[in-house]
Amino acid sequence: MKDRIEIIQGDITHQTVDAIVNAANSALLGGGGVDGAIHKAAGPELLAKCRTLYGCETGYAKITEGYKLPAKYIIHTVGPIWRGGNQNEAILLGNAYRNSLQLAVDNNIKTIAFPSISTGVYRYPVDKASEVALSEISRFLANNRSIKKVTIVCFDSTTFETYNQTYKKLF
Ligand code: AR6
Repeated sequence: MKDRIEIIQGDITHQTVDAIVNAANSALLGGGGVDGAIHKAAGPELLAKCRTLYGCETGYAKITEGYKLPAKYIIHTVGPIWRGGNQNEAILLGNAYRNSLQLAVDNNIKTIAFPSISTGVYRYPVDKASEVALSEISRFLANNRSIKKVTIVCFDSTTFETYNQTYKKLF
């Protein structure tokens, strides 16, 4: 399944995939970071739709159309805020990846791009987050053939290098 995981450096709003994942907050009403970039690129119809969703709990996911994005869908998930590592952060981050992938399967999505959830504003250390992300994604893919490609889109070079190192370590 590791051959169905790709790590790239870039801007997730430019990805031509069936769905991109948004690292949102529980209000689902936009914010900074990748959330702000996705809302800006998708256009105001996205916020109008998000207002009808009534938020999302940490570790869960909800889906909308992609509006002006090249991606057909946006899966909005909420990662945990890093609070030192003893507040269930790894479980909650794993849930965010797994529930996003399950929602993708439920919507017949074959190609999906993730940002590095929780490692920006939410301050989850990238080395630890990349282990959770890659192990959760590979476990899911091992049990599910319908998803053809998972792309992890790293915005900066440090994040990109860290995900690549973790990939080599795990697989
Ligand atoms: N494409 C890919 N990755 C990006 C992009 C982009 N266009 N822009 C930023 N990143 P963050 P979080 C990277 O803070 O930590 C928001 O305000 C960024 O460099 O976006 O889960 C929400 O509304 C980092 O590596 O998400 C929430 O309140 C990664 O995406 C809160 O931030 C995640 O950083 C969520 O915090």
